[in-house]
Amino acid sequence: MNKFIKTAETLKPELYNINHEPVCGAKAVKDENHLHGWKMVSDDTVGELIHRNGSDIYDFGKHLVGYLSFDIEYTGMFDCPLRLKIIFGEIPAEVAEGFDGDSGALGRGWLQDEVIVIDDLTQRIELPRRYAFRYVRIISEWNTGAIKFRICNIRCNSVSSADSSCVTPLLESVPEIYHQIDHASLNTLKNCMQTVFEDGPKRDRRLWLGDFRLQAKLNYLTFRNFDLCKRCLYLFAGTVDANGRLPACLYEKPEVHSGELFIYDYTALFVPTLLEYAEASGDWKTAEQLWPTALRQLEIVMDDIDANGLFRDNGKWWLFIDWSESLDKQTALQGVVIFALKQGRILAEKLNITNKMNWMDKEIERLSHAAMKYMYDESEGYFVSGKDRQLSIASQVWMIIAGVIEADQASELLRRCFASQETVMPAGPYLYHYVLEAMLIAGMEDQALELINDYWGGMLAYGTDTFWEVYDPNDLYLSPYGNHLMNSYCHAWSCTPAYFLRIQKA
Ligand code: RAM
Repeated sequence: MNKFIKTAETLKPELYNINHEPVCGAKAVKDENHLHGWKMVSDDTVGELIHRNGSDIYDFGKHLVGYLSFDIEYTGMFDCPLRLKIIFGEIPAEVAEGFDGDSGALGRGWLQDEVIVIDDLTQRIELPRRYAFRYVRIISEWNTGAIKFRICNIRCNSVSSADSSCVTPLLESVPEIYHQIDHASLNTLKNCMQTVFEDGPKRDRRLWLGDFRLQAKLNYLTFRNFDLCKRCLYLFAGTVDANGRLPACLYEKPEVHSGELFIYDYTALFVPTLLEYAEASGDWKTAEQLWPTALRQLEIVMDDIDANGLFRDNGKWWLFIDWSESLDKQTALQGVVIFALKQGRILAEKLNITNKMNWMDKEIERLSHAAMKYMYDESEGYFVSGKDRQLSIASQVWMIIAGVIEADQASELLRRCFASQETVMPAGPYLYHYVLEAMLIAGMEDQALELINDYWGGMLAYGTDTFWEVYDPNDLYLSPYGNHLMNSYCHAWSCTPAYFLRIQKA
């Protein structure tokens, strides 16, 4: 174990446990007006005796992450082991449909179900895994006709490293919809906060750098678990490859190891993540210790800047920015690198490390100049990307965040691009987070609030109390994995409205 991972392991948090009971029994009813065509209605017959076949859905009333247990009561002669299938759902479609269809591009194991066969009905049944769910369906699979049985005392012991007592609520004068959005943001973050900041407690249940940065930002203003952030920073620093490059994600089990995926933009964002941690916590010692790792990331991303000062895809990276398939990412990535260099420059100054300042100053200048010269279309008045000179929100947003254009021109730029028919729009919440950041820089507070209301409020209107990994109001079945049931419905990178609602009021 290297020294960074050793430090990280000393910071592993204890988890808070809370016991929850279902709020009601439920039944899934087909209704095209609801998410994926399923509406949940309460069902009083749940909990009655089951004979051979039958199925009960329990609704816990809110999204939980934890461990399920229950007792079984029976009458009659127990002459054959009892076989149950148990399905967990963050959303109604999971329990309504089950997972017998094609599971899509990712491993079937992410879809949460179990078959258990019970020999002793007097023991308490404790399911083996940690699940993320609101709904649980328990199916009796062709059991003995000699008994009738019922499930009782069903409980979920939820876990999180977030301490809800640290959170200061929004002012009462804030409109109700934003209270609801705030609540769902905090739930989302809380349920992703485990022994690391997970991206989603259903899937992928691991630490991703891009998600972590956004979670950390909200955490500083709410749960204030600085040690968890520090742990995650050290975990990343401890899993670099032979070249010193950070992985985009990492696993904790069986022991800490790199996910061996490398996302160009995530790598660059380590520097701002470290600076933000030090600013929020006051722990500049950690920043100093991790400075060489941070600087190395800047050097590595700069390897892909050409002689003209432009980012060029060398085919060796996963370029992310957003899930949108049609998006040309060159200009957005140029912005990410400029932003990272600028944050690196601030960090160096704070740490009083002078030897790289000149280098950073020159590169910031060179890359910003190149962006204006080659990526800014004077006649149209916006940034374009790639050889087809594509117009997208992503390009404008990252150029605004990078400060390549002045804040007072930014609002016009965004307005024009949102109005154009040709613009490639964001495809998911991660990029929408950065749209909000750009709007605030541009002084578009009202539009930012409107976007929070429309986009994140749009998810809430489907009855969830956490925010999702993927949300396209025009296509609720959209999934990067070819199966909407594989999507995560409590996802880290969606948690930031609560951050914006707080910095706005500050
Ligand atoms: C996914 C996860 C994660 C994200 C990466 C890029 O597998 O949803 O949140 O950071 O992709």
